[in-house]
Amino acid sequence: MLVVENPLARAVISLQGAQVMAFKPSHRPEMLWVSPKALLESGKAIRGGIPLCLPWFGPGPDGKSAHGFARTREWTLAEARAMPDGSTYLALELRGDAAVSELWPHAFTFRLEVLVDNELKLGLTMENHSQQEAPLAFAFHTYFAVANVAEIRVGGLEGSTFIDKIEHSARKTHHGEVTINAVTDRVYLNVPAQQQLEMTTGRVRIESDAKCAVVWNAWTNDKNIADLGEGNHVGYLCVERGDMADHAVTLAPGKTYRTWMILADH
Ligand code: TA6
Repeated sequence: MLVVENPLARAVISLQGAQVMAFKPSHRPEMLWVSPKALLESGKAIRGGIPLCLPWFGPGPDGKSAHGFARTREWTLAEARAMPDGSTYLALELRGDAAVSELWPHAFTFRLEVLVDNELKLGLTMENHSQQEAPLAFAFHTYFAVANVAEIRVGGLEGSTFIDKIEHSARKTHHGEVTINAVTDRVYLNVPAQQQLEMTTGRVRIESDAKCAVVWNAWTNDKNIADLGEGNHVGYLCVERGDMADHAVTLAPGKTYRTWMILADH
């Protein structure tokens, strides 16, 4: 784990998965949630923080493991800089190797830039070095820490069409704010750049150029997920940003795809 402490914030980043595990701006509670049952084992996905689902989202092609391999591989710290304004800049990279090419047959570099400021700024760059088109989908699968998920309101998805994974992927239109009172697993398409989480401890702003937002809470299914655990759904809400489903990408040979996300408390 990399630990970043500066006058503006504190962050913890796992080299496995380039996964931001904690982000706490000064004078504000921790923004991210990690399951009390999270596994910290090499090669196993870590339940919490901001897993990067990449280079696919959801079940893998041909039975490959869910959400891609980027979250279970060891990334390399490529750069770390203390910035003049007190923030801290890190860049982590993942490159293809023989094991990975069996899963996704493309030479590539994935790069995650992290700016630990009074906001958390993430920039994700995906380069296709191969001679073939590469199918690509991704998500910043953020687990937000909440006092009680049933009290959260999510704004910024009003009027958006979503795929309801709980109801056979039916397409529906959302009216009003999103609240959680049952198992919820939705992919919102073509969403506005910003969403807001309204909670008793304050507000969080999520901003990204990615085209989709995912809202997920396991509710009482938590007991069926070993690294989540019965009753623990209360403490988190996933509001993710990414390009997937109708907005999955085809990355041409030699091309680069860039995306970003900001989490802020204002
Ligand atoms: O983003 C929502 C989702 O795709 C859900 O369908 C749910 O299964 C969740 O991710 C967790 O996936 P994981 O592979 O981390 O158990």
